[in-house]
Amino acid sequence: MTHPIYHNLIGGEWKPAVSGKTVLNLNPADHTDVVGAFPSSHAEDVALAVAAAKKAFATWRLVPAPKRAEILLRAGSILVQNKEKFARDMTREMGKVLAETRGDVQEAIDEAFYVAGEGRRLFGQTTPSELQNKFAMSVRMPVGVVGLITPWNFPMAIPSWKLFPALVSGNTCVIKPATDTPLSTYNLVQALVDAGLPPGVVNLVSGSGSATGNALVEHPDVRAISFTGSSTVGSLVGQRAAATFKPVSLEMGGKNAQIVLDDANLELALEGALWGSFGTTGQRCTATSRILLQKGIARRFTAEFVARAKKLKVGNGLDESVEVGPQVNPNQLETSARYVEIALAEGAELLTGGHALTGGIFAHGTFFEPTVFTGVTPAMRIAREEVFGPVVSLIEFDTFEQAIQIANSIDYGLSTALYTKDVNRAFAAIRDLESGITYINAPTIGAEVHLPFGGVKQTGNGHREGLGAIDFFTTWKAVYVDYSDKLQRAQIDNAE
Ligand code: UN1
Repeated sequence: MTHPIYHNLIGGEWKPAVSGKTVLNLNPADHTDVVGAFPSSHAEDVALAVAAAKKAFATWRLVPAPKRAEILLRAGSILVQNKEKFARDMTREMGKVLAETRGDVQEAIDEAFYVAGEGRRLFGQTTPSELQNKFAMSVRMPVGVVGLITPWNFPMAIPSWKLFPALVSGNTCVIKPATDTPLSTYNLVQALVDAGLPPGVVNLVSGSGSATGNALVEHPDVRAISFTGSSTVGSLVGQRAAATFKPVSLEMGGKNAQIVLDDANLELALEGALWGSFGTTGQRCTATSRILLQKGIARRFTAEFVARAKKLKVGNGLDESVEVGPQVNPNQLETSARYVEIALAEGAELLTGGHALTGGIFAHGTFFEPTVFTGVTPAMRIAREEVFGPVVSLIEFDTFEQAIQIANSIDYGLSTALYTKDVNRAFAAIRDLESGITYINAPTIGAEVHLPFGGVKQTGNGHREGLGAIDFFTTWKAVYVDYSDKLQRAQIDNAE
């Protein structure tokens, strides 16, 4: 069987890994379908990419930001023209259904147009000086060469969240896409190249986290790292980066709760829970993995939710009638199966699902049944640990205050949702839920690019993507211009 062979992009040239080694990118719905061979890169490839980025930085930083932004606008238009093709490529390599991969490409388009506007808005401040005839201001400066490490679940959107703000701010980039989904990042980077991005400004190096990712994090010429992935890996990235004092933006796990109060629009809450739990096969960091049900509606909700989960059509995401695609790889499938065992051993009650799907149309893929547990208590591991699969836990509660307490009783804090018609409780929840994102009467998934995206506790280390990304990819310079024509000593000459 023949399949395309992809290369790294280094200094404007597509090159194989120095070692010549490659890894195959397989379709998770059908492992006999090889999407392509991608470089298996190591430290020597990263070194070449960083050197190219460093060289390009000397000129890219001097390109006026509105001009840098024009390249993003053109790249956005190229994504618009190729949306369907890129969505199909993404479903083939990642598995999620076409409606969702179209959404993923759309998110990159939104990001391109949003961030392009920032090219004319990289605001600093002016402020009075304490001395006469002295002008004071702050300006944003690019950081330099930045390393971007991206996950497989949003293989075009998340790279765009990092690349576009980094570029408009004047940085040059080395990006390492997830091993499972490099093609979508290739498509994104190719769009930037076709839009006129100068050589070396973005360099793409494929490979594993341990070989390629670590080399990027450790390289002394990389000035900042932006990482999205698991909290376990994020912690290691943060520790490694500390050795060379790199700022690190970490965007990590979630255990997101949807709370349904007795007064909620139950139909709306059901639709939201189904989409939040099983959209993207549960493989979003914002996925709903706990549904907190007030006692008055718990029975009705549970019966209806399980009936709907059972009806979801699982299969190849390229089939437009399929609602839930495969898990991305055998490891993820294994994690879902393992958590089913853990939940059962803890005494949770399995209402539907719980198994990998095998045979027939599932024979060559990594499919897992939509799975629902009830009788889950907040202390159980299934209620606290991220599964990143189509596995959701139902937890019952009596009072609103209890719901908030349960929702907050975990180590993560990315997204929360509350379904209620009570405006007072809605605002109390907005204040009290410990998460970076809170939805009222909408599911835990569905963030838009121009709001801050990120979480608290073990979900993140304080940075935000979307609104806030420019803060990470720029560094402040304070500027003082003295036009008095004499030495004026701050804190001394005006100290009367
Ligand atoms: C993720 O959950 O990994 O908010 C990213 C959302 C998407 C992005 C999710 N716009 O659901």
